[in-house]
Amino acid sequence: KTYEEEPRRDPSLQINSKEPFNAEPSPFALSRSYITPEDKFYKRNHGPIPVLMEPSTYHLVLTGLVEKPLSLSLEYLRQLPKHVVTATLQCAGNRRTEMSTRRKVKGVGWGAAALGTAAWGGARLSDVLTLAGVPHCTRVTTLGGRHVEFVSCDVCKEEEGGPYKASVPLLHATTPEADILLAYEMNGKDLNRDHGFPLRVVVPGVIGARSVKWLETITVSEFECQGFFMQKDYKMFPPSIDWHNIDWQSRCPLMDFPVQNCGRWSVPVFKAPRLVVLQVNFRGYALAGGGRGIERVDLSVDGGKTWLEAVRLPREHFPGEDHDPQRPNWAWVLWELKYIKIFPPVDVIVKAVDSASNVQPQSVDEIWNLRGVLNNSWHRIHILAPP
Ligand code: MTE
Ligand code: MO
Repeated sequence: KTYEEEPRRDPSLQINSKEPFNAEPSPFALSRSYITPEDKFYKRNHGPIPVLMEPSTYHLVLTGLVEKPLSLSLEYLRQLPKHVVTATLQCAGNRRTEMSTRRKVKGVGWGAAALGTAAWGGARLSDVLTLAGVPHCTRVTTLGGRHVEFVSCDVCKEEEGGPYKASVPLLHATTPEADILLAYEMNGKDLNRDHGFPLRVVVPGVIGARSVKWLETITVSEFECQGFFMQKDYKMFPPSIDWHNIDWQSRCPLMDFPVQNCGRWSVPVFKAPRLVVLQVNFRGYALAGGGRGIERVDLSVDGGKTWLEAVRLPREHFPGEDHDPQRPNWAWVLWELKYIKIFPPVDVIVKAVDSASNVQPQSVDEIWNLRGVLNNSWHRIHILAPP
């Protein structure tokens, strides 16, 4: 398996690694629309994009500690009740480059655009598990299964040529309200190759690493997935741990992502001649993991002495989307603050609060970790003095 059959990609993406292909859009492209177009959606891979020769013969295998093992065609999955869930997928490495400037971390560098929001369409994992004899809201199967593992068909260096895999606890997988999807659609179209054609998992509210693309097998198992990306990566260590004293087993695999927020500023809307004041517009995204929504977004133009509250832009609803305001909130909030006077040079600070009143850490120092995951420190927008 090589990189000779990679799909065509949007040339405006910023490429962070060519092989495997890892790329993100510009912050401007990202904040332009509520639903991220597929070509502008970040792409995170650990190997070549699989080539599926015959989609008509594709089967998803469900096996392990279940009463009724299954092998399901795509056609069959499409006949199950379809759910359309608008969810933001965010890589745990989003904003890694910023963390690395403080103290070097290991991993692909990412700016602040390793995330995107799509309307994912597919069958619910909990419905498919019910077909296999594992009913809703089950903690352990009759045969002793406690975890649901997703196995892909790609080839990763980290897995020594084996496929990418991950797992979630059985209770999470069997809870209908968790909205875990076996998705065959992204934004109303068939999934494209980069994003997991023909079928991927989407685990809303959880770091992107658990949303396995090119899904081939689901295994119900007594144990958590033992794959590299569950056991030797995507864990968060304290700042005191470095490569010489790391004990991977001492930490659990990352799941929910923490409250996050990032902003950007527009070209000045007003610039007074010979004065050092600018009037600008700000825009950004805020999101919270675990289905917790965003309560508010704060912005400061004076280093944190005083704060303004940003205005949230209306949330878009994708046609056919499962929509109920009582349900968990899996998608970001886009926000805006217009006509704000600033006196450059200045670091404008933006931060968010989620619905459980969680706040973001003030600086990278408090959360620095050797793999550079989950950088959700206050975002600072540097605005230089006008020439
Ligand atoms: N699934 C497979 N099979 N192989 C991968 O390399 N990368 C994961 C996840 N699923 C990956 C995968 C990671 S780390 C992230 S952040 C998301 O997919 C990225 O999804 P996207 O490329 O659709 O944006
Ligand atoms: Mo990721």
